Amino acid sequence: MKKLGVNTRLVHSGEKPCPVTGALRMPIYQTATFVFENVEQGARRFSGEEEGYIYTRLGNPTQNALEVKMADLEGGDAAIATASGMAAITSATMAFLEQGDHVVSSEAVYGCTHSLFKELFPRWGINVSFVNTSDPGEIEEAIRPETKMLYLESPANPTMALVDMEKAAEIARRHNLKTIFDNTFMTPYYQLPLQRGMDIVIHSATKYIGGHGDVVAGIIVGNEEDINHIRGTTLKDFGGIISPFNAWLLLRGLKTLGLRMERINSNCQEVAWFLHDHPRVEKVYYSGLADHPQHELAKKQMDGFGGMISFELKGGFSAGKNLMEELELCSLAVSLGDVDTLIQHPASMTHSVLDEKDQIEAGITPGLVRLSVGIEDVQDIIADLECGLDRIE
Ligand code: LCS
Repeated sequence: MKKLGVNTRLVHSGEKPCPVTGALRMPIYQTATFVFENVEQGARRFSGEEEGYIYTRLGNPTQNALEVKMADLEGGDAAIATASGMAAITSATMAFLEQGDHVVSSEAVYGCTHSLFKELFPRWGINVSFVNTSDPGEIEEAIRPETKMLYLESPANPTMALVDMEKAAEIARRHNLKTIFDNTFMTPYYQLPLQRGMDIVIHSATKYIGGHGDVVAGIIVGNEEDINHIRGTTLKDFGGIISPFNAWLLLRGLKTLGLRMERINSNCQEVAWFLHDHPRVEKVYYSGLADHPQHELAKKQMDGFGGMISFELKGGFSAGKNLMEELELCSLAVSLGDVDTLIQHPASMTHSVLDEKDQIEAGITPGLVRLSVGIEDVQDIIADLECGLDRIE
């Protein structure tokens, strides 16, 4: 059969009506454990001889429906749903690393990813080099004999810097590195890293995947072997699994991912040009702008430019603070990818765990403001920003 379109798969993939009750929607299997018919069956399930559920930390039908849908959307063999984006990152990375290993990472990554790599990994004898992964030469130069993993985020939080996925994958293949790619900002609707040579995709599903700002969750997608390895090691023993209720919220959110992303993408284009042309704005970071230095790369590897913009105002931090506090429609809040427009200050909020030197190296200046554009009427978002910009002292 012809492969179904992405919007059809967003609605249907992984879900079938319940054969017992006919319920159209996947039930929330709110259970911790599953009853065995006899001792032999329990033993067969534990040994893997027989398929079937055992205990919700090891698998659950509502989680499974979400995992099947996400694997299909990203073009992977299998997926794992986790308690948060950070649980996805720790489970996916730690499953493949051991004492003495080295990792090369994008220098601009979400703040807690940075602190996990910089503060916690060294405690377990794992060292991470942060480099400008927009430059393939810097990736290659940072690789050592003990390097095992390349960790990438593109577009990066909050600088929007892009990684050329095909070039990075080629370097990783030559050096036998496992590639882990954070696809939170683009979602599978706009970017498919596995098709461009990445090994494992992770998401903070708290963002566009859930889409409504009401759930914290994460996703890991990859090939059968890698996903089974993660499931049998870090997921099982660190235990960062998703709850059935949160899995169900993501199943619901995903049905409208395409509609939300299209709307957010077109709103964001208009907001980006408005900011670009505003006399109080110094610089806009958004790869959808024709004068963005990575615009051509964005067009090559992404099907849309997404909903995230960072910008700097003339007048630096105090002007940004002024603006953020003057807005009425846009909420002053971290997180992103919601139906509502959110604005925040990376240096003092999402990326405050980085010291000043690391912030500057990653391109996080004190005056940088980050906007997550929502699905509201775009003229209302622009009017709110215009009003706020006019009030800057
Ligand atoms: N990856 C990216 C790109 C993120 O932006 C975040 C969270 C995570 C991973 C971690 O996911 P979580 O555990 O929160 O689900 N980013 C946030 C942000 O920019 N504001 O608040 C959280």
